[in-house]
Amino acid sequence: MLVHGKKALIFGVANDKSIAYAIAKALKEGGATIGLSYAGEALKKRVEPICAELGGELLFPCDVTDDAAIAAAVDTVRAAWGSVDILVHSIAFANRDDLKGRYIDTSREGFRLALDVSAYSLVALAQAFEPLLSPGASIMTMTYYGAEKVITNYNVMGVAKAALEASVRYLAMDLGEKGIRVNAISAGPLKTLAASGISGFRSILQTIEERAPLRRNITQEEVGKVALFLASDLASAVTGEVIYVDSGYHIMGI
Ligand code: NAD
Ligand code: 0WE
Repeated sequence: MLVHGKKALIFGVANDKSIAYAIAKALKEGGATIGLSYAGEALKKRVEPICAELGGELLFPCDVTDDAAIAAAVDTVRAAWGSVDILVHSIAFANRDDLKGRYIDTSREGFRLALDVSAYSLVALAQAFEPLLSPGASIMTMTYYGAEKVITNYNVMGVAKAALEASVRYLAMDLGEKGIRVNAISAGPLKTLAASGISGFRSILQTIEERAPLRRNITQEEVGKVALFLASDLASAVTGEVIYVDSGYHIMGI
């Protein structure tokens, strides 16, 4: 039991295809106690049965663009648990129109929204939950290769993920003196709600099969296993890092 008795908060479960769901499941199997948040009332119905399946102790709403909602979440968690050992951030959003065409056409508002939901929200959660984080706590977030290299149509999300990855390093420095670690998992493409309707997604999956060292795509469960490692004492000196779960795709040149 790698995380036996640890209290894990997971932000970003929308359904059973969500990366956050696979992470919650892996942490549960590792012995953690689970608390889940959902983005809005519309998602409550979907996340409730998932919370029940995982034997989750906490289920609360949290729109990460709303400071009052984050503060209310902190109050809920403080009252129920008093402290947190694992915080998983698995949230991103950009306007659909900003995930196609030319990046140069991104509006100020589209840029602001993508960076707010997908990058600032990690800072907001780390800041708000800092008083509850136990020494040795582990924070993790989800990123993608489009932060580093141009991926057609990923556009403003690539810029948001670059900010998120840099943010992981600065948060790791701030929280390191408390023994709190902050890392990102860079996952290969996965068919989730956030990948639905993305033009060219199938060809991205196909490219991984053809070119990645492992010549196959990854699964949500494989992300869950690395999240369990990062949450555990096995990763006690790993912080500020981006760990790839991508069949090795990112190492390739020609
Ligand atoms: P998903 O749609 O299941 O998860 C995205 C989550 O973000 C949803 O639960 C949604 O409710 C939440 N969210 C959006 N706006 C929010 C807000 N304002 N407040 C609170 N929550 C909000 O899709 P996923 O693929 O599991 O995405 C999870 C993370 O993994 C994202 O950061 C995504 O960028 C990243 N990622 C995904 C892939 C992929 O190919 N699917 C690859 C690498 C990284
Ligand atoms: O981070 C992501 C998905 C992020 C995302 C997806 C959507 C679709 C629906 C953010 N916001 C929205 N908004 C919507 O309205 N991924 C890594 C998956 C992904 O998204 C892509 C990809 C890949 C891979 C978009 C374009 C190109 C490749």
